[in-house]
Amino acid sequence: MAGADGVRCMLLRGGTSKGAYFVAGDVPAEADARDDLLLRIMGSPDARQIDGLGGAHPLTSKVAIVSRSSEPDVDVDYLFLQIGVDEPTVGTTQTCGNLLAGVGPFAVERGLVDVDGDHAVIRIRLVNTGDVATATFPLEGGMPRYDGEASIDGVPGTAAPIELESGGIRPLFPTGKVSDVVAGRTVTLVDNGMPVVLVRPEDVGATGAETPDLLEADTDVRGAVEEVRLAAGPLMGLGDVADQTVPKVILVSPPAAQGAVSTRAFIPHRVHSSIGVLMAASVAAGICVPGTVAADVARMPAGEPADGLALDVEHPSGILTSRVRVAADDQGVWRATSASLRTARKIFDGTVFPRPRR
Ligand code: NQM
Repeated sequence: MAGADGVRCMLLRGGTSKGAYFVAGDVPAEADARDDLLLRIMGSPDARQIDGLGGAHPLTSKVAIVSRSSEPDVDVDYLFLQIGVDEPTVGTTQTCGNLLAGVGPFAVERGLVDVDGDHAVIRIRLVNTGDVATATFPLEGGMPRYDGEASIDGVPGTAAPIELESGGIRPLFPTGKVSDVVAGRTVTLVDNGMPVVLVRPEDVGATGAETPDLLEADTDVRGAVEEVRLAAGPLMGLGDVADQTVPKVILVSPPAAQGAVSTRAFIPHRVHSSIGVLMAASVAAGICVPGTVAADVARMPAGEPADGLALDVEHPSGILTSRVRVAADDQGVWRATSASLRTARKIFDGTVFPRPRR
């Protein structure tokens, strides 16, 4: 810990999200004490998070806790925490593929990994899900290089590329089926790193072309989405999801531009301004399996390149390309991997002072 009240912290943009990154040893190990501290650091609960680091939206109210890993073939452990904005909640049931983009650079900055040469290849255990990801990014003088020519939709300008690869461990379809009837709608329950429910927009009273603001303002659509989500949670092995941030519900419709499929993602109560990395990976994998709700509306690119099929997932601010490999084993169990391009940027490094306890 830095000083009597201050905590060592780095703020990074990871992909299209932003979060506070901590070394595990700099925050309490005990969950209640850790969560209390993080709520006071982020300024929650408060719709504006005016007294803390949070940016008044779930996409900017995120925390990553990183430590050296004791697992074989893994460099660092990454625990993701979703900090409630206007609720005093700290969720551990999901991971975040966007914040994952900042984990490798943060680990190098804090000396948690040894690197040399002009590229780092960091193996990261996603503590929330048990998955393992590989992050590859450029180095300069032994430190992460943030500037570069890569661009991702939803972030202005360009930055250094970060390649993220993950997946392959868990079955793709938690119920073993490519579609299920949930709350009276035919949906696909799929998990390629993020548990999501793929739904046809018309089944929840939407078109799939709405802006996030319009969807958020439509209480009928939101009610139908939540009805599906609450019923899907137990079927996906997540138990009662009323107080959880997973599964995410994703409306899938035919592409509006040159992509494979168009999406609107509920995360789960606000609507994403783009789409999460692992959500897109789950959508992309879903597209590849005949009979899913997404396959039925998608436009597939030609060919099957050896390094995976690059699927352009359209979202409200552009596209996110997810390169997926999907296959069924002898027992008919589908598994998938994904690779995505992200960028990240160090915004500040220093000491954060939590709001005092009230
Ligand atoms: O799906 C938001 C984000 C995410 C998740 C959310 C994500 C992913 O930061 O990989 O990154 O789940 O609320 O975009």
